Amino acid sequence: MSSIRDTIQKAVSTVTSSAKIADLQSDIQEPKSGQALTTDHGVKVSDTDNWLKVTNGRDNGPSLLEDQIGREKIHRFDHERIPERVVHARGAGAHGYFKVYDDRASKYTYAPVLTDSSRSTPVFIRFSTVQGSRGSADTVRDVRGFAIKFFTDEGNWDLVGNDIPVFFIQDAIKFPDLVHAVKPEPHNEVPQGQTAHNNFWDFSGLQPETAHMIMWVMSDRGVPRSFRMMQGFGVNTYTLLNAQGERHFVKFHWIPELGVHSLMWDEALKIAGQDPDFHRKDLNEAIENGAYPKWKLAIQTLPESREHEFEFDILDATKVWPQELVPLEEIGELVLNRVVDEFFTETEQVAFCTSHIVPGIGFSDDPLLQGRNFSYFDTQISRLGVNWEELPINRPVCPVLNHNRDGKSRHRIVQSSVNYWPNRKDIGRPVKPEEGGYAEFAQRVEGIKKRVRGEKFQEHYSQAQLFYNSLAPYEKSHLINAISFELSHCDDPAVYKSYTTVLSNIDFELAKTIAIKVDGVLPEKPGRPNHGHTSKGLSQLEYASKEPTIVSRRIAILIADGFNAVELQAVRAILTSAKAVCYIIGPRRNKIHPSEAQDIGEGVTADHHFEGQRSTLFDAIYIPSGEKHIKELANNGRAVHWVREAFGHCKPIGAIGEGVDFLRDVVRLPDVELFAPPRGSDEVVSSYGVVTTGRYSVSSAARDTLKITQDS
Ligand code: HDE
Repeated sequence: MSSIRDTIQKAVSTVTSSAKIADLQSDIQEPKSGQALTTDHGVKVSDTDNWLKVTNGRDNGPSLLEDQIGREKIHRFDHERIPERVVHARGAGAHGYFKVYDDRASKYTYAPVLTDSSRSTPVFIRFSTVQGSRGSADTVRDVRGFAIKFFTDEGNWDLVGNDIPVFFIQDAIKFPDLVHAVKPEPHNEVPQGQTAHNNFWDFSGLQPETAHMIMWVMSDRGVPRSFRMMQGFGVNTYTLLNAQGERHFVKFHWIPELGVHSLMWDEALKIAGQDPDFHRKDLNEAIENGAYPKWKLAIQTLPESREHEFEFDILDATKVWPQELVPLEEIGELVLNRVVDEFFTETEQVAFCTSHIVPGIGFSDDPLLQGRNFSYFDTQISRLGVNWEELPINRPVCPVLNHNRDGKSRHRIVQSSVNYWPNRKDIGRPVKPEEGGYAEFAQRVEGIKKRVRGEKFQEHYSQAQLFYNSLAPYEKSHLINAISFELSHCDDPAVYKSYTTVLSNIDFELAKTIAIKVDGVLPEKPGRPNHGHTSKGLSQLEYASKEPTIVSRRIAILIADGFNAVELQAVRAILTSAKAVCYIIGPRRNKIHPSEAQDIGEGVTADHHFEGQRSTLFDAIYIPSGEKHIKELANNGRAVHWVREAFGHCKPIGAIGEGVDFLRDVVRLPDVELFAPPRGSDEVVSSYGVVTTGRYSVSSAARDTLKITQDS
């Protein structure tokens, strides 16, 4: 086998991080100002506003079907829509690259994309929500898709994952049932973008293998602050093949540089109305501002010999591999550095297939993965046509040559008189693994054909307990509120009454609390005792504050006429130099004048007025001093609401001078703990994402206390 690795690794990589962009260039059209309008067949158009008609000089007469220009315009318009994805219809995409740190993964695989640190592999990523249609809101409670296409020298590798490490079901044959139950109900197509309805909870209650994943989706993971602040997971168990011919099982993890952060539910609900494109815009803005989103790739691996060592089946996608049992190894880094030029041709037409793997990477007998390997290719044919892999965004950057031909919308023109193998010209010949051909692992298989699931697949609650037990108190309380919210939206008692029975198999207290909130059946005794164990890496808190940063965070500076301009300039300069993004919010989107004592010209132009943008769209607030400006803020109901709402969402609020008194007044908590930065009044301290300046601000400790107080 070592020759396979040698052949592949010695090959000088022709792929660089920009190779895909270069490949796309030939299809990118850059229209120039003043360039003439043409039909699709290239004829210049002299009038695009008036259909050809018969007129009598004064009035319009009938429109003529012969108007080929009018007809073409309408024909093309009539056929603009393609079927949206049956799930994950709403998404946002970006380009970037992936690099490994060194060859540490060569113990497990000879795939150069995972072992060759001289390579920078181009990637295209698409994040998505699952339930809603293409036009649904970004911040709904849902799983997020995390699908990556690696354009490697050895072909495309698609790692089609989610932001949650487990899945609702174990066997692909249940997928249509799951999706029908999740999606809007068939009789009225309600609800959009959420699982808060009878059918979802009916199915989940009757199909208890969903229990673990339900806990994740109902936790804060279901409402991420940003795509850039989510973990990603391959979810299914794949395999890696090394040069010695040994096979390891593997799970893939993406860990965001910015930490894992979520919205509060109240924020998520409001943003869904205030800015339904919140996540999509956030991704583009960050990349355009140079704050390139980054993730580490970590793997968990198990040699074949350890496959049966655990209480759970390692091929069961409803289970994680606890990190205490199988530690993570970080092997590389993914960076997103380019937004798409055109949404449809890139983000909409990109098409992923779990069956797309490259030499050195393989499948496992995970029954969910095996079904996925069939489904994705199939769905792309119905969505994009059989030649979907020739579309610019999907085509590999390495050479493609095969004997597949024809079909609708074939683009590639092959100059060859043979399209079969074997042929007299030796064209398109299969190559041995030593020459780079995909090597199948010689797996021994024997058994009896049966419609069953493995023995260990029958246990559904132990890891749901592990997850619940590992959450911080306020995470638990968010989860309780989330399940209660969802069950409250179910109006069939058969549904909301019975789900507490499932919950009593996870945690008795949890089941009781929710039963009381939603009028469920109050369990008398635990269905199954909670084992009380916890595990590393399940609470998102563990990822929240590893490397605290305010990079790319949106900070609103609230001002009215009479604000302290010198102070504002200083604070803004410091925040901007720390790469936060500041927005001035005032009573009008126009010039706001500073205090008369300060001669700094005409004042500043607000980016938004208090009505135009709300506190929910920002991560923190800063209020400068200035007597007159504070009076104006205090008299403005919307400005007061801004501050109260941000405080209610536990956001860092910085203030100086009169701003502090205003803050104390509006939050009506005179005993709130205020925090003075240690190093002088002009300094900006950023820690745990808390921005403070000047004399005081609400401390992070106080925030945490408040968070818990509010939740309980
Ligand atoms: Fe998917 N899934 N899925 N899925 N999935 C699709 O493919 C399917 C599953 C995931 O941005 C579809 O192109 C089956 C797990 C993502 O374009 C479809 C099963 C995970 C995306 C499909 C699963 C995913 C999809 C719909 C169970 C996490 C969006 C449109 C056996 C690891 C990709 C499409 C994008 C999309 C089938 C389960 C992630 C129908 C049959 C588990 C991120 O083929």
